[in-house]
Amino acid sequence: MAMIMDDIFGYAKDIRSRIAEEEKRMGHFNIIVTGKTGVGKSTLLNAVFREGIAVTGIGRPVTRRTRMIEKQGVPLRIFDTKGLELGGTAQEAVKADIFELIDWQLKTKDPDKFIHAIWYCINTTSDRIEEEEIRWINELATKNGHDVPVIIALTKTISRKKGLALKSQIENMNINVRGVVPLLASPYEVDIGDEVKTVQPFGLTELVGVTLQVVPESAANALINAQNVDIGLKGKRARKWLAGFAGTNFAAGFTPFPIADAPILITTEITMLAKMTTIFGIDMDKGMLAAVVSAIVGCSGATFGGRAAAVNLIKLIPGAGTVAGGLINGATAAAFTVALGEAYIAVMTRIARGELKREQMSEQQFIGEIKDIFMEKFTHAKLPVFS
Ligand SMILES: Nc1nc2c(ncn2[C@@H]2O[C@H](COP(=O)(O)OP(=O)(O)O)[C@@H](O)[C@H]2O)c(=O)[nH]1
Ligand SMILES: [Mg+2]
Repeated sequence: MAMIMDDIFGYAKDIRSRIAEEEKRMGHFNIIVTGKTGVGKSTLLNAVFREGIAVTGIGRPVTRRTRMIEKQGVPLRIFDTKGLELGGTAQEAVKADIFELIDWQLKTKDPDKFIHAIWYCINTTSDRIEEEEIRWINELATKNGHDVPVIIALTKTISRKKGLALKSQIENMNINVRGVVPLLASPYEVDIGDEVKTVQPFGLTELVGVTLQVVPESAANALINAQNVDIGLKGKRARKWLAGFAGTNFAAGFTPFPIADAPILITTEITMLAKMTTIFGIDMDKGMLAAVVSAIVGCSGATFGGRAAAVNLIKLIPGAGTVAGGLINGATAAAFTVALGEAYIAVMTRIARGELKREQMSEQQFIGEIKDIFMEKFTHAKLPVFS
């Protein structure tokens, strides 16, 4: 047992460095957010991205009229333009700044620094959309010359009917934008007679979805991590990886040296958890690291104990005893990986949704959550049939 505990801490260190590695590999999502002052840019950014980025992030000027906001641990760079007023020198200056910024980032030749999208915000409650503004958006979308996709966010949409009307009005203008999304970023209170009614936020998931469709694959993971409105996207991405990892383990079971598989399996599992942690954007340093690794060990005779324990675990799976040795190992590894991955995704999802408060749970409770789901999935795992 003491030896196993030593291993836990050894592997915990390994996980931490792997997370750092995975974070580096994930890169950044870089977005320009523009529109007239007061349209709700900051409110939108805080609603879409994790950790109240526009309030708590660190902003620094990059050009005269744009500043870059970023925050440690969030793979996101927001370029927020200031003081866009239409029909004057300020408008020209902002335009020049945006083009300069796009060029500047391209000159680095580092795709991780390129601008991936532009959100242009228009306030739905304002009376009508001005010609001037449409011309400006069109210029932004066509003259940037580098195919940076522009998406229009119709902010402060209190009346959905009005939002949809404005959306189709803009779409009929045939301007070169990749999407028009009516939304309300934070709850809006309206007085109706003596009653106060609250209009609930909406449209944020759509905005993220439309954006995800137009950004390069290299920025997609960072966007999925940084956004906090569609937790399902994180689970979906993690599940896609899980399929790959389970495949790796499965193949490992077919090597001529089944007993030597254990270290490969452990490495695979650690890498998988590290990768999943990065897509959820949950900070693993805050006491959670040891808990997760303990959970793996606690449930994982198969990987830590090598083949003998794997055979014991197989007894949990009905009918598995009839399969030949090497095959059993591979199939078990795959089933184990799937169960662990699914359990981890389920718990990460609940944490990301705020349903589980990690800080308020004991380590044991936390382990229990993962272990319960793991055992449930593992004992019901269907093994592939060999003939
Ligand atoms: N209730 C509500 N208020 C909003 C929303 N978006 C913006 N606002 C308000 O509009 C004002 C300007 O918003 P802000 O985000 O600072 O605009 P910015 O200048 O474009 O960054 C603030 O008082 C916000 O609280 C929204 O979705 N709901
Ligand atoms: Mg602002």
